[in-house]
Amino acid sequence: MPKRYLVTAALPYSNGRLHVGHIAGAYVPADIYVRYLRASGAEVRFICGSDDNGAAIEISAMQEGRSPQEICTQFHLRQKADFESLSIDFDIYGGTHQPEYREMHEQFSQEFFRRIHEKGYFSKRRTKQLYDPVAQRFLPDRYVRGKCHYSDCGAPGATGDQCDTCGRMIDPLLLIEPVSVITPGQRAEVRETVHWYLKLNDLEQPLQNWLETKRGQWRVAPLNFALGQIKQGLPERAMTRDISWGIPVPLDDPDAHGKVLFVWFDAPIGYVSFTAAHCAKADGDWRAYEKWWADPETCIVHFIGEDNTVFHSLTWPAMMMADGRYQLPSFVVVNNFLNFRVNEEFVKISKSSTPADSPVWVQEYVKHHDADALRYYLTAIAPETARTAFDEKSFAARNDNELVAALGNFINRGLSFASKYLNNAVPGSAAQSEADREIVAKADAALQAVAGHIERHAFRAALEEMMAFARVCNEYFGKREPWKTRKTDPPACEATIATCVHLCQYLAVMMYPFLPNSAAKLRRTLRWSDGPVRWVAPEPLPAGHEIETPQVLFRMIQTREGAKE
Ligand code: B3M
Ligand code: ZN
Repeated sequence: MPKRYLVTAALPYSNGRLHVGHIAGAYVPADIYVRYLRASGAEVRFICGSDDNGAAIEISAMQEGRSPQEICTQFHLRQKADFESLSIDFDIYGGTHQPEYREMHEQFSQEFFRRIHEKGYFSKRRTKQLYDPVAQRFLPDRYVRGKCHYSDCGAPGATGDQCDTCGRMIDPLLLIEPVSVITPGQRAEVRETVHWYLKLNDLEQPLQNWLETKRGQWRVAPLNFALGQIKQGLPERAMTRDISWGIPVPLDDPDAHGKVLFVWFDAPIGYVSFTAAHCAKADGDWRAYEKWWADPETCIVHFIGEDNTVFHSLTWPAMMMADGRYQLPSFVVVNNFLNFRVNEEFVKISKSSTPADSPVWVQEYVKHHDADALRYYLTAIAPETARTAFDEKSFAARNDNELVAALGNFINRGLSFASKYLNNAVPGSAAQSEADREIVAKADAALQAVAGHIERHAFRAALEEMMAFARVCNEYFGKREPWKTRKTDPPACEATIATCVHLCQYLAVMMYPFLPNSAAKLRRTLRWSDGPVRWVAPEPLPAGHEIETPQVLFRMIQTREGAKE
């Protein structure tokens, strides 16, 4: 196992509320991974924050008649609260243009740009660019929309930076029927400007060599996608923009005047600058970030959604190669999109088409349901290899049939029995039988199997493994029939319940990454909450140890909904 892990989750644009698709794509899986790593004793930092620069924020601000700073700070705070409400527990939640982090982030970003410039990996080019003659401004990235120019795609709604349908980068000048986003219906014109292009083509070979080493380690589709892009040839990419909201281009060149860094240049640097900001706070020395970024003993893991694949598997590693100071990521863990199922259709979740009070918005969801129920469902349907959909009915059904009826049920049966018939105390286990020892052996095996899946970023399989084990625990309880042996064979009954308490300890460990709040509640009920969770086979609580009267761990959703009507 590596000495330490630096785990990042994609920095959300701070111009809207978070929805379940974001959460499933990058945040719940990253949080599961981090909790597991911590429990197994690794040194970990979990880094995130808002992506505050660039066209997306500037456009939202323009549409709402407010300043970009107001917009990005409002949503930075909103998103931070959304993450907290789902127990997604970052070590730092920075922001690329938030007052507390802006200066540090600007320094890191400009330093990166200067170094790449000095090393000759930029080419300065006078180029043509789309322009809105009415608004009198250039139209980079999301400022322009049109049809995707790849002949095998052609989807409408592609923006000047990428096509969300086929996932490829867009050359805005090739965009079909490009229209300005600022002036409705205005066809974009072409004008001349100057930009600095990252020579991705010079880095094709090292990128390919590096990606080839990831075979068998990364998920297949995103890896093949990245390698396929290299095969087609990587075009140079402009890393500067003609907009006003962002980080000034740090060059002593009149042509650089008034230009800012491309948001996809500075955003991933946020991972580094927020690490430094965290080190400043936690260690009193921002330079300690080098331990996380420059030491080959750190395993860097990026969690992202599918639309960020190009930037994390090609552009960002290319920037790091050109810069030369840091470790490349060990893993880029990519999830597909999570859609929303409305009637029989799978639709994209969006501000314009999804009702504002729909539970797919995190802020709305937590008004009605528990965080762990969502964490459970989003992991159970995790879009790890293909797009999936959030379906309100299946959310309720899986909560009720799986969390409540399998996991919660076993815990409740065992602990209620101890509470009701055994004075809230762990009974003696002297009479443990072969069956009792067998189920504990299965618990050990499950603990290991879940760990193995999580280490391989197979979170869905890890959760299934835990649930399969919970079902085995239920079977065990049914076969041992403690309600009968209570009268016919009290020592056997006691051994069964002592074993059940021990199994609950195992479950409290296994649940922790996925269902942290329920795991904590269970540990409190067991009065076994001293210190952090450790991913090891738990020592059984001793006979006579008092537990609390168990409370309901997971609530039904169907009946609760029904009760309201
Ligand atoms: N803000 C895109 C997104 O929110 C972008 C991710 C940046 S990660 C460095 O999907
Ligand atoms: Zn396309």
